[in-house]
Amino acid sequence: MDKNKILDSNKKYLQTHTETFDFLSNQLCSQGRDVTNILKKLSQFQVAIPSWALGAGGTRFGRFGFQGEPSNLEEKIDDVGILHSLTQTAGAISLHIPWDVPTDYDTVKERAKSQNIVFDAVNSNTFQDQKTAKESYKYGSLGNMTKAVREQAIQHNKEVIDIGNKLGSKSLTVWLADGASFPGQSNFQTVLQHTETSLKSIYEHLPQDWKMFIEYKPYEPNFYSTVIQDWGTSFMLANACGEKAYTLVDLGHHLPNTNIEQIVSTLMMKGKLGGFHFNDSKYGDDDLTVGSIKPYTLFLIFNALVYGMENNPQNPYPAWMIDASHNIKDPLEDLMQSLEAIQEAYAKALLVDQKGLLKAQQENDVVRCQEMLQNAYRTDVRPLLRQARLNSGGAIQPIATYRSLKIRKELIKKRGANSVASGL
Ligand code: LRH
Ligand code: MN
Ligand code: MN
Repeated sequence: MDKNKILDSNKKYLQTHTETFDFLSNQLCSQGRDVTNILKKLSQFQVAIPSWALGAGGTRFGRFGFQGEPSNLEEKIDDVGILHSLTQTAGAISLHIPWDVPTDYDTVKERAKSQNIVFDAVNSNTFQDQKTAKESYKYGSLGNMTKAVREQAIQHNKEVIDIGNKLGSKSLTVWLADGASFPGQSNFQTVLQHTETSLKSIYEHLPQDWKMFIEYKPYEPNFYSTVIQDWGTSFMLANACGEKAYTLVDLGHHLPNTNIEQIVSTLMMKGKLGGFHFNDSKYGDDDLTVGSIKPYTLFLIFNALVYGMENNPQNPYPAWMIDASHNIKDPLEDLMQSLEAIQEAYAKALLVDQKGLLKAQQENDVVRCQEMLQNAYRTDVRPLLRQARLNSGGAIQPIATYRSLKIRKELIKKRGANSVASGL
């Protein structure tokens, strides 16, 4: 994307932005907050974009495509490039294999590099059968009762690591659909044991500087039981594999009202929070735009993350990724909304006076504890986000700029109205 076009569009927002930013900045400084440091942290916070969110998703009832969708990996990288140019916070792409197998590695790498995009975690897929595959995953993959199926799933994961390695990725995310839809269908212990043994075999294939993320989910596509159903199971498997294996928290993968911030805290205390999938949900794994349903919960989760990042050196810096897909919005606009919500929750969490909170906790001043969190949450931090973007050459108003530059129209012109993205 042409940087000058973004700088040009910033002109019309600059004066109002400067006024609101100066006001907030003065207010925060008088409260003893280090605004420069907050801006630096916001600029450094980069979130990977999943390749499968760049096209309009769908439900099992249908899919309404969005015009100008990227139809190959190169175009998906270009879409992330657009997001990154505008927001300066989306400097990575996460690939799903086999949806995104590169045909020419050098071209793909060059395409990403020229747009300042790196390759984040690669995701394996043993929840769909591939046309060329010998075995079926209908009754599970890494935990399947049949050895040949487990072997095929292990081999696939190893190939995904090899693909990621050629691109410069440093992690593999494993999510399994394995489970049962009816009581009695499978033996809990046997499938869990198989899963552990299979994961250990994949783990052996990890390069030295790689991590393996084990994602959990309580239900869907199986509706009676899921082998890796919760963080405890994932944590146990990660421990069984070794120090390069971690738990991955996907916000949508919890039963209603689960206290996710507490899970985050526990995992970070134990040094095992490896990665994060951001989205929002009202009912289940709805994969809705981040912050669109429960923004206060998101803030509380970030409060736990910020605490962990400052106090838990035993936990590596987590890998951040959006895992949302949507049916009715322009995917790029939706992703910009998600990125904004993530940054907003992070900025608010950075405003929490951790020392003051600790003191209030020690004094059992419950009201003050709550006030401290809510004061941070109720602050309109958007001028900070805008300033952080401005400092890095991004757009003060990414969505408005995307619209005024008619970027979707350009994409349709280039790719055609009926292009369809691969993936979910
Ligand atoms: C499963 C999941 C997992 C998959 C992605 C497509 O629900 O969250 O991360 O890889 O969706
Ligand atoms: Mn996920
Ligand atoms: Mn999911």
